[in-house]
This record gives sequence, C-alpha cells and structure tokens, in this order.
Amino acid sequence: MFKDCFKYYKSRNPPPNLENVLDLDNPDLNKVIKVPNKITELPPADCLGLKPISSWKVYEFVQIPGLIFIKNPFTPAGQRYWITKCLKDYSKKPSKSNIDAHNLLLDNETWWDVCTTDKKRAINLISKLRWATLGYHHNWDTKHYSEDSKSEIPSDFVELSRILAKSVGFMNFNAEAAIINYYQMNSTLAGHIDHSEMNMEAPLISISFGLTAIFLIGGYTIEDPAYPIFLNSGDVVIMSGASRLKYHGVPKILSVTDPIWDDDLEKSPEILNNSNDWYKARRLIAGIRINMNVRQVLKEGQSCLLMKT
Ligand SMILES: O=C(O)CCC(=O)C(=O)O
Repeated sequence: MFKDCFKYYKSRNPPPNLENVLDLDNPDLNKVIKVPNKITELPPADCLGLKPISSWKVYEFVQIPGLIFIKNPFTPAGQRYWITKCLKDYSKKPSKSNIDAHNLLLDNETWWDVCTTDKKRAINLISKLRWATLGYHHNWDTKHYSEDSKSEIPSDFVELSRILAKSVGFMNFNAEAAIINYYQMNSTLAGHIDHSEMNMEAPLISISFGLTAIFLIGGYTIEDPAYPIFLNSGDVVIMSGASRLKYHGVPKILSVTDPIWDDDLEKSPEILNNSNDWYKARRLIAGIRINMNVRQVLKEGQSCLLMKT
C-alpha cells in the first residue's frame, strides 16, 4: 500500500533497504519497456542544454501505463544552466514562493543574493525555500488556478517542456503552470494527486536536478500498491494517460557522491553558463534537490480559464 511503502522508505532508523527501488541507470527490463523516440529532430542543444534526441533512453513503466521516464537527457552544462536558473531566477519575483510569507527578506533582497553573499543569514535562509510557482500560480489552499494570479514562464522553459513532451508523442504541450520544488536532505513530499488542471489529457512533466530522490507512485487511492524509483539529477518523469491521476510522492532524499553536474566544466559552452553564478549555485546544489514540475492547465483551443470549450 502507498502509505505503508511511504513510511518504509521515509524511515531513518532503521534505514530502508533500497534493492527494490527501480534504477533507471540499469533498469530491470521486467519493470520497464523501452519506448522509441517519437521525434528525431535535434533540439537546439546549445540553448536548452539537451543531448541529441537520438541518444535519449526512454522507458515506460510496465505496472503503470503512461508513466514514462527519460533518463537524464541533459548535458552536464545543461544541468548547470537549469540548476542555476532554478536557484537564482525562478526563486524570485515574478515567481511566487513560500519565502514571500516568511518576512525573511527585505523588499530589495532575493533569496539567491542573500544566500550567496551573506554567510550568516544563509545558514538559516537556504533551507527555508521550499517552493516557487511560475505561470498560473498553484494555490495551495483552494487548489484552483486563477487568471488574477499568474506570471510569465520564460520562453526557454516553455521550449524545454515542449521538446520533452514532443519526444514522447505529445505534440501540442504548452507549459502554463510550474512548481519548482526545493528539497533538503530531510524533506519529504506527501502522497498526492495533481488534479487542479482543466486539461487532464496533457501530461505532467517532472524534471529533477541535484540530490537523488526516491519517488513513489501508486494507484488511484492511497490503499493501492506503490512502486519506488530513484530519480537522479537530470531525470525526467512524464505522467501521462492513466498515470496522470495516480498517487505519488517523495519519501526520501539521498546524497550524491559523484555529481554529474560537475562533469565537463572546461567544455561548458559560454551561452549556457555564467561561471561566477555556477560557482555559487554549485555550493547550494550540493545540499538541495530541485524538481521542476510542469503542467498544461488549459484545454486545447482555450485561451483563458473562464473560456468554455
Ligand atoms: O519532486 C517530485 O519528484 C514530485 C513533485 C510533485 O509531485 C509535485 O510537485 O506535485
């Protein structure tokens, strides 16, 4: 059952046995099937930080049809680019974040600026950032989106989501809402179903960076069996079709010993990285997991929430 499985993997004492956790680096081919790419065109890799599409490894989970994994399609420079964006840019206005309500920052300060320049305040502030929202801002209380609460999603973020969706056959995906989740070593995300979006045919795209997570996904209720999967830096999960409304959560964060985001530093294309920012982001990401959770809110042909289709 999801709830027992969550408790098992969350436990610190005794720590869980990880041998049944699906490892996409070396997947058990009884649990996943390989999915052919739906497109062959190369993305503009230099701008989006993606490896050539022909090299991507894409799997579908046998037990949960529609649950698709793309094993880290990012170059190391691409990882550095998106990690820096999430920490420096998406954590500040016009995004909304949980920090807004804490009164920990002065009006002219950002989480990134304080965490990367003021050692004393950083100790307390780093772990305070839990989420930021872009596009239609997720309302944690009502779970309803509103036309009165939205910001722009940067065009490269929209384009990245479009290419990831297209690669698995969703040709018209439009990123309209995103939650950036920031996890510390001791963070968890309780089991839930994402049902705020009007469009349930469009997939939910989830991109992970930084520390490793155990991701747990089950059935339509908390009583159904659940399956644990390692999500490493760069891994993409696409919840589509029957998997779109399944219970999922994150019971555990694990440390990383040999971070992939440190690879090929000398080859990093100029356009992707400001090395000074990366130097600061690198220190932060050593203790953080980031998840970019992207949704299409509107149905095809709809241009705003109030418009009927
Ligand atoms: O962090 C993750 O991998 C999952 C995040 C998630 O489920 C959500 O934001 O709804």
